[in-house]
Amino acid sequence: MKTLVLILGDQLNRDLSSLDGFEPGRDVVLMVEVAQETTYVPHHKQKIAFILSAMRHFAQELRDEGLSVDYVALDDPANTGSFSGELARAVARHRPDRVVVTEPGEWRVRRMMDDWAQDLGLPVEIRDDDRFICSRADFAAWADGRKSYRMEFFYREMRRRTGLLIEDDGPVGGQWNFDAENRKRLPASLSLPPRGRTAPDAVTAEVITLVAARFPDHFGDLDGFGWAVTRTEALAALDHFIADALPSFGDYQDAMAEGEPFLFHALLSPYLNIGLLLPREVCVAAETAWRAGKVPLNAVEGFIRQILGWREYVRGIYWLEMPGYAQTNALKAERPLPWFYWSGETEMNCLANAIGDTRRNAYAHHIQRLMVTGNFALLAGIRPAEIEEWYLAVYADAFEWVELPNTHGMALFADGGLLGSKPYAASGAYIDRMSNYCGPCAYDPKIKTGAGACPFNPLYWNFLIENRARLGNNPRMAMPYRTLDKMPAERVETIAREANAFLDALDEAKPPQKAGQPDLFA
Ligand code: FAD
Ligand code: DLZ
Ligand code: SF4
Repeated sequence: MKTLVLILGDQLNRDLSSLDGFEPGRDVVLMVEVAQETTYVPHHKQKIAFILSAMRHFAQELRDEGLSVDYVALDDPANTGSFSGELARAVARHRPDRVVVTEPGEWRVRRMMDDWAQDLGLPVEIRDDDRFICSRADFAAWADGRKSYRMEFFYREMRRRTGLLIEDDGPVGGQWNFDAENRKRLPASLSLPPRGRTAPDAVTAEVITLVAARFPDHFGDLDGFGWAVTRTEALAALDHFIADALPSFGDYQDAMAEGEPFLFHALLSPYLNIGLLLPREVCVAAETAWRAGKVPLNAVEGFIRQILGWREYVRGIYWLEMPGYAQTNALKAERPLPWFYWSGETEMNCLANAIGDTRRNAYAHHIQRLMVTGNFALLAGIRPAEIEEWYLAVYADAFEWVELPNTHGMALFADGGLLGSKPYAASGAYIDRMSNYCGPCAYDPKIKTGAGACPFNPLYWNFLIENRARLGNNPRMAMPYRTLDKMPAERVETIAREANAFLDALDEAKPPQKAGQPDLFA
């Protein structure tokens, strides 16, 4: 049965389920660069270059292996610009008996696939994406009948199922979680490992030129492009992380530092998310380094928890709850996204750094995403769909299955607590404790209201005031509400007045749309 196998840009792995049973000489792989995918959000230029270059390299590797690959480039004049259009054209070219595809990572694309069999007049087989350690069916079975879906319990179950960091039927070291050891501030004297980046080869250079010409108005710089675009390069990036950064990953996982965008983080999420690396092999590599005595337990447990726990968990939640999940807005947040998220122009130094790092690298680490840009969006009551589009656009690792639960659930509490038991709301004191951003800032985290006050301070208390009806009974919010209740009435009034004046000024900062610019505020 002649088969046309469609491989999407985030499915670049030789062991992909859609390639099972592929017969060279009979079957054909189809890969397509399409405008629909490059522009459904205004992706960072580096993200587009990363995916297109990795697609081109993967296609070549398959050809080198003797597979027949039909590759449609973005600038092919006949390119229809969509998965559905390109699949229909390829069916006409190759006349297959069936189409096979691995299920996509995004609901949007999965819905598109529902029409294909009828439109093409052919059987379309959609196979499970077995790159994940927990299948969608297994996650649904785990979730079935539970009152709450806490990640920590899912994670323990996954440790037991995989045997990762398990000894004598229990967790190694006698505890499941070593996070208590993982919240250190970065000492000024600590020297950071140089982070290896991958120099663009000729294929990447050509794609970078294409992206610069075709997407000049998209967010982000192309200059610092340093992403691996092949499996071999991604495996080298994994080795580098394990040898040079993993040993201190746990200790400084929550730290932030001006001019140091990478610290001890893995920089592996883009590779995991497009298939250049597999989650299981990354966890095994980390565990092996620990067993060899090269990495402390708090680091390896913290790292494996991010992948075996959080990554698998958010994917499970996404498929369990979509499409309704994206529509919830538990805190009724309706403010438009301030323009500085795109321009980086703000006097708040923490935000300027997180957004500037993002613009330069298509990367910011977890605490920058959660406690700086995410925390501000939460406190300022930014409309979930607008800030979600921002996160989906600006990071090289952003695909909706992982971006949405992290933003909608973890950062914004827009799901009303399905994913996290309380909002990650914090005042300037948290950012001051975990970073060196506040020293050079125009504001002072120690000033609570009035001239020079860090805007996160009145915004934090105002957030509690405004959301009392929704959060006041949450036991995990009892302490801050007790503190708020002890404040004199005039102080509460001052906080609310200053917070609202700040937020009104933000709304006024929305610039007119420039010609040719994607209408980000539509
Ligand atoms: P490290 O910090 O070194 O962690 C190691 C690995 O663990 C990562 O490579 C990643 O695969 C995994 N991981 C860590 N935290 C998470 C998490 N919360 N959810 C899923 N996987 C995790 N991650 C994405 O891959 N794509 C996104 O679009 C994305 N959007 C996010 C949006 C917000 C608002 C927040 C708060 C987090 C988001 N994350 C996203 C999760 C996390 O921030 C990134 O996975 C991480 O920063 C990637 O960098 P790293 O590889 O250096 O990770
Ligand atoms: C993100 C992305 C981009 C920018 N471009 C393409 C592309 O041209 N062709 C392609 O197959 N995939 C691309 N992708 C990844 C898809 O958006 C991704 O496969 C879907 O969102 C499904 O997860
Ligand atoms: Fe951010 Fe406030 Fe610190 Fe400035 S003072 S860097 S706004 S937390």
